[in-house]
Amino acid sequence: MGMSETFFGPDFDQLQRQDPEIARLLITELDRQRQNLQLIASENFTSPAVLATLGSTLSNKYAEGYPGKRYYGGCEEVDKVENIGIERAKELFGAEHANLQPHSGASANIAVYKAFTKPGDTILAMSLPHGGHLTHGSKVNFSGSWFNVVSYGVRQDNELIDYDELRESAIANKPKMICSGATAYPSLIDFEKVRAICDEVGAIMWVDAAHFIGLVAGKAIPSPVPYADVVSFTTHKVLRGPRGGMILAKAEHAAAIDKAVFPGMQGGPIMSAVAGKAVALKEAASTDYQAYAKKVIENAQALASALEDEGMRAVSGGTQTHLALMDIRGTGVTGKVADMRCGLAGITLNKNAIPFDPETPAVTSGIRVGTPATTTQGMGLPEMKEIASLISRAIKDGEDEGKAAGIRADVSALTARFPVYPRA
Ligand code: DSN
Repeated sequence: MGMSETFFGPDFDQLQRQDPEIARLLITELDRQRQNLQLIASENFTSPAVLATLGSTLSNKYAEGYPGKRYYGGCEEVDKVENIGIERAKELFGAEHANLQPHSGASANIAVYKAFTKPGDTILAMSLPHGGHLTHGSKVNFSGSWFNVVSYGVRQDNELIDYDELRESAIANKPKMICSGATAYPSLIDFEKVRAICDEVGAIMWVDAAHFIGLVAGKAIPSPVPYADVVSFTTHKVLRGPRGGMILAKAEHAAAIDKAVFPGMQGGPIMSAVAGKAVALKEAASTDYQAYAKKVIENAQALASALEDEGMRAVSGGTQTHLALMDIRGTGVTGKVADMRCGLAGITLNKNAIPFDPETPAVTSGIRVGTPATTTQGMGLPEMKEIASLISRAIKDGEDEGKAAGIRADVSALTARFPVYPRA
């Protein structure tokens, strides 16, 4: 057994005997996560405790319905798990209702549409090229095919949401629902303003908080929960839980949300993931996690500023969250080339459109970098400077194999100082 394998439990021996092909890939992926720099803003290293739930026999159980109201027998134990998770979510976020069953963020969003709208209804949501999400009305997604989604964006001068434009559009279009939330917006959203607009036009206020809910859980940024009718999110980003989705709602919408999730949109919940969500919620209620959430933002700010020192520009003037969107036109390469060169140098990040991007979405003028994973590793401000310098070197020289090898060695030396899933 090699060093990497020691992280996996005893059952891993069985997997290795039975299916060495897949077992080997589990090891090489773990090695990749350990050795490279993980800067995808939506990724994190979940805890061994959460991973234990995902590899558990809860995966075997069908549990259509909700605790105490299931369609199959034998749900006594999983009922307890789900109830604990629901109570933890309500407590942590001060929410009146919680549903832990959505399989993913996109599933959670489908349930939100199903609970509050009918196909053909008008929705207002942030445009994808300005940082929104596929499920916020992209033409290639169900949301854009089935709904009349009117997009709003950021102002060209400050790259912040234009609340005046949003209000005017809401008055003109009379949407059934207004969605706030994004995947590449480095600033905070003014939920009080959005609530006022929703009240003015009688729209449901939906916040897709997937990217920043972990910062809310850690009390590092203001919460949308007191304002929104419904808040959907994924559980695996800053929140550091298992891959999956969750919905919080006002009590008056509880029945509609539960019905929209099951039987409206899903069959049986993945109970192993529901258990993982419960564990992550307990972890997120700790003071350690609150310190982590603050550190994630400090690191993102330090990284953005160090990348500016390397000749890139932070969109919207910096960041107040876990991610920075960098306009890299000053480096002379596109987002696509930068992404590829960083990959060759052992740095995982993604190309990203910047607002009013002159390049196509497949090319882009930007990169998105996030600090949830490196902060979980224990990295701090000095390491953010080091990372910025590594990114800059990679963008310049990543396609020169000799130089890329040197950057990869420096990346490995850095990540080795902050081991993830430490070897026994
Ligand atoms: N794929 C996620 C992200 O990276 O932002 C959004 O779903």
